[in-house]
Amino acid sequence: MAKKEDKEKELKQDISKLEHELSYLQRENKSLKGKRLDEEKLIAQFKDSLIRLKPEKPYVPKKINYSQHSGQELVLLFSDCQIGEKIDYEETPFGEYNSDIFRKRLNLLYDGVIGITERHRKDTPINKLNIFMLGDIVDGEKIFRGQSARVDSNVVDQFFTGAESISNFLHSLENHYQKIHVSCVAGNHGRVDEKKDSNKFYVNWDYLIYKTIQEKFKGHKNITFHVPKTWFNIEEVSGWKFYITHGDDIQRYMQIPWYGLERYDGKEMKLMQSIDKTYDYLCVGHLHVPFQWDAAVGERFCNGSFSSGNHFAAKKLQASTRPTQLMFGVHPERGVSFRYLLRLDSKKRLDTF
Ligand SMILES: [Mn+2]
Repeated sequence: MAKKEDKEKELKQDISKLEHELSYLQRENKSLKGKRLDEEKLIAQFKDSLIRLKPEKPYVPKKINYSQHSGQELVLLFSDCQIGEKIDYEETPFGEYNSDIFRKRLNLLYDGVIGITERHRKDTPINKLNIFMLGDIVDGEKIFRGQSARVDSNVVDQFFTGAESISNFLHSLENHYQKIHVSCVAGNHGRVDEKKDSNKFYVNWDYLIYKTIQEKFKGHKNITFHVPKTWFNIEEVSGWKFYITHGDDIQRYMQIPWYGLERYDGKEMKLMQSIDKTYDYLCVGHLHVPFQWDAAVGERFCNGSFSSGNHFAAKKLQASTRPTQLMFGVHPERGVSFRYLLRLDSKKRLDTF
């Protein structure tokens, strides 16, 4: 009997346990059902909203009336020719450079400037070319120890080559523009003394070349020059202001100029305010690495160089850049518009021009 009672007790316990489980599962089922209903409700609402949404019409661009395009001025950054610098393939395989290659690259630059001008003239009136000469036209043989072994001609010969070639370059350009304005600042490679800052800033071969070229164009009405004794110039192009300087005073940290340039730009802007001047764009050369860097107002431009494969850059900095110069259009309302990096070598990797 006792066994039967025990069995019944056990069964009752099992039933009670199962009833609890059933109750739990029923509650769980109710809760999940509620959730599912929420999802269904949401999907239904979403579908309803989708039906009510009107399809957006695709953007149709306005018909372009090319005859109403505003005229633009051109700017060519011209710098770091390093005339006379000698770079030999046998000594460094990253480039080749000498006075003859400078002349050839100057012709390539001319072709590039004219080609781009003519292409843009199909829809944009372009009458004025501004050339910002940013220095290091020559490559002085005494500015560094052992520099005389790295040039193919002394600085006096470099001076004559530069004055002659650049004058011819400007003569040819004169035929293509109603007006040319040439604004010039000297670089560090043209200083006459071995030691930096041992003379006045403008006692510099670059300054002499600029003054000589300016003299050659005396009487030419369509070409003007601005060759100050200062290390900077501010020029106005299509109503926008450009601050130009060589760039050797920009500090570099681990060869990176970004922080130095940001600091230079900010401090220079303050300095200009002290003489009631300001600018939108900052243009430098010197670094031999072309770049464009946007800012809250205007941009910062760094020009490339004529020479390439420099021993110092390749050995010490593990760097080599292709020869380039920068050129851009300036729109009266939009500022710098189209921009070109003019390559002065061929597309072939190791062919230099
Ligand atoms: Mn320089």
